[in-house]
Amino acid sequence: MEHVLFDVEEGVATIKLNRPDKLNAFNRTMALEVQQCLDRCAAVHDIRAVLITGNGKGFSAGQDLAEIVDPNGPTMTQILSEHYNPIIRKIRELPKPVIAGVNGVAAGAGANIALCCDIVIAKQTASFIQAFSKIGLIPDSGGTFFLPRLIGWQKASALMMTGDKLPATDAEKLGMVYKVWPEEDYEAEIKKLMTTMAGMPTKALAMTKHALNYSLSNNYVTQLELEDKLQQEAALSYDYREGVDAFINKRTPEFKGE
Ligand code: T3D
Repeated sequence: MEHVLFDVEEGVATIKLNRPDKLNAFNRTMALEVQQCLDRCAAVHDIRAVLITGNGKGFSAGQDLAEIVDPNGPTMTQILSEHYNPIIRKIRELPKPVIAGVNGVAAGAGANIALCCDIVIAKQTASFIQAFSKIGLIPDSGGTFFLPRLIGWQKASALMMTGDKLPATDAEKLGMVYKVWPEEDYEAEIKKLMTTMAGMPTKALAMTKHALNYSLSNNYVTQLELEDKLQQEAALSYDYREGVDAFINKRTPEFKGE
């Protein structure tokens, strides 16, 4: 691939955005390559956790603005319907945990791709910018959906309208980010987290993700019914039997993701 580094090791797939000289801004090639990687993650049983991160000092500066002014570049319709919307849907619908490792600045669509992931981790020096208003656009890539649900309407509205840069430590306080690690610990901590996630009962995590997706539109009665249905399914899994047996026999469980 031209603009993405893709690697699979011990159940962990890493999708590394790779245009470091442009802070990993998305052009069409990179957007389509990210989709290919997500499809591969869905297809390969042995991949049990996915990390999306950036190469170099940025996570992603969002849409490549040079591509927009290129007369041979994609149209706005293509950019949303063929680039970002499929990426967001593939992340939300992937039946495996997807972790955003925000290693540096995440702006525009770059920020919102990170924010739709199941767990968002950031380096202490990273930052988030809803950069759209600065160029006369509205937040896309699910930003108007996920951000108010993560941090509340007022903070989301203000960040989107001002385009202010939010340091990772503030993002953590607001609930936009699960954990922030200092530069010196970041690589080791993220590796530890990814190893843990790849060793979890993947099927149960996939159903947790499914239930969370539906909780965004269900009422609580429908959600109780969905939990009931999914729990019956989880109770039939190998990992459920393994988890309970390991607990009873005071040993560490060995989950297979089945
Ligand atoms: O059609 C549509 O647009 C619809 C889709 C919209 C989705 C979106 O994502 S819209 C939002 C697009 N993104 C932005 O507006 C952010 C633009 N970038 C910035 O504001 C700043 O670069 C940052 C605040 C993110 C980082 O600032 P800084 O000072 O750390 O870095 P820099 O010097 O500005 O950037 C470093 C290089 O990356 C530089 O290249 P050069 O001059 O060294 O050759 C810069 O031009 C390039 N770069 C950064 N962001 C983009 C970019 N090149 C193209 N597109 C970018 N978005």
